Amino acid sequence: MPSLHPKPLRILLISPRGPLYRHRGGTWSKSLRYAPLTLTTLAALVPPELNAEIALVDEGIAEVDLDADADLVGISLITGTAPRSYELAAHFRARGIPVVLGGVHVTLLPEEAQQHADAIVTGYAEDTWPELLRDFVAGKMRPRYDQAPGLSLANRPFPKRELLGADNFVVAHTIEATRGCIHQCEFCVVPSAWGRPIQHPIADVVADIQQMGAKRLIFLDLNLISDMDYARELFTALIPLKIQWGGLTTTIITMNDDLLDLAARSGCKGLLLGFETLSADALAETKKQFNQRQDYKDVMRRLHAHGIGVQGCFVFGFDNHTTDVFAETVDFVMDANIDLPRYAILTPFPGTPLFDKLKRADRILNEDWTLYDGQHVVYQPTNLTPDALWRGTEWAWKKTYSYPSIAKRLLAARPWSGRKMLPLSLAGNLGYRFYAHNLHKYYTCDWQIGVGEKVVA
Ligand code: B12
Ligand code: SF4
Repeated sequence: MPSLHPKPLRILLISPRGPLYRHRGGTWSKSLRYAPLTLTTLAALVPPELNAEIALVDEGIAEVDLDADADLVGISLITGTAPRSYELAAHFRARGIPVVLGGVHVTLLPEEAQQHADAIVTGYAEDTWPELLRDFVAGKMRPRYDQAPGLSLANRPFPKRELLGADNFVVAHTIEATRGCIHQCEFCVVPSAWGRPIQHPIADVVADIQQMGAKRLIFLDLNLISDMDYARELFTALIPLKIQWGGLTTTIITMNDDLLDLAARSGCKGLLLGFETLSADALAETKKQFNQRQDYKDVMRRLHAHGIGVQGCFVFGFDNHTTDVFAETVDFVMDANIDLPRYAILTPFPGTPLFDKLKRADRILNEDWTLYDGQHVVYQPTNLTPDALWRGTEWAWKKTYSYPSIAKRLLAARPWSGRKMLPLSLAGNLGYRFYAHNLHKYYTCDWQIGVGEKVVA
């Protein structure tokens, strides 16, 4: 087909860094990261007839060339990177280069994003990004493109993973089968931004794995078992591929023996689970009732019995949490043999019911989105001071990743126990230990990252 655009259209796609990555160094820059699919997916969606030259910059691993020659810049925003994204947008727009903004933060706060862009894209961009690009070359780009209802993920091109460079990521083979989630947890952006789940046809997922030649991979899906029938079919289709995989599900997987069995037989070696809190009241408060029905120690036993390791996530700062919550949670985590525990501070991301509730109660302390990264206190807790909340969280990280605690976990996950997934390795534990011991830097640094400023190790 002849090119519609005689000179190559130069598109620069950027995923800006959050402040955490300002302090990268040692194991932090690489060992804990898996390859995101945002930019590689957008690159694949560029219509071939535009004859485009596409450059991708993930600012967590590389610097943005501020003098880059481009006809159009696209920037992907999550909340924590929104201020940095707006700085970069202002820079390129000042150079006369039109800027398009998209991603979860734009979907949640389109009016804010619109002020910083020539065009915004809300929701998933499978149909709108190609439409925008065709409009751009025809000189009629609109200021806003919204995802239409009924989007299908069938027959989409595979992400152009080769454009990001496999060497930069500890797990380069990432994939998604589904998007969205059926649950309505109050703090979560997923129901507000994306709503009900949609899925890639299973044949497309299998074909993508085969063309990658992947033997170990991570599913980036927010909840792989949202639709259990789909999950059963997917796991069944993975069995002949003889791969090892990790992904995110809810604790509900352990309530369904057949599903758990299929997951294990299909090569599942690690799952990330949101336990969130040990408190039934707090689970009710945050509308995560399905976790209330679970005995977390039993969840761990069942997963370990199937050779599946667990990254278990806990959140501090629910209304009934007091200063006791930190030690209680750390004791539990060690007792239950959670393989890689993670802690976050409750974060009311804008656009969520939690944000609206706290805003109405005048409990939002700070609307600098840079601090909305799961590690800062941006609201007034009920039974804790903000200071006690972040100090307690830092204490929990350090205690959990002390050398004796790491040794206990690694012994429990020794290879002959059948659990051999990547994150259970010494490197994973040491990476989180590094993180735990550097958290204080993120709390005390000057948060504003100037355009052009270098990342310091
Ligand atoms: C990979 C990943 C990361 C990577 C890279 C983050 C990044 N900047 O992209 C790392 C590991 C660094 C990371 C860190 C964090 N992450 Co993260 N991460 C993901 C994850 C699992 C996958 C992203 C992905 O590849 N998706 C697949 C692609 C295809 O979908 P997509 O990104 O949504 O893109 C589509 C559309 O949104 C749109 N689009 C997106 N950008 C753009 C840009 C343009 C120009 C256009 C046109 C369209 C467009 O088009 C795409 C195709 O439809 C998502 C969950 C998910 N499954 O999406 C969470 C997610 C993005 N992360 C999230 C969070 C909370 C975090 C952390 C705060 C967690 C923590 N406590 O450490 C930190 C933030 C650190 C910081 N401030 O920098 C939240 C974001 C919430 C929010 N409002 O900000 C998500 C949605 C998970 C969740 N459960 O809520 N994360
Ligand atoms: S189960 Fe997970 S992805 Fe689904 S709404 Fe709750 S927190 Fe969000």
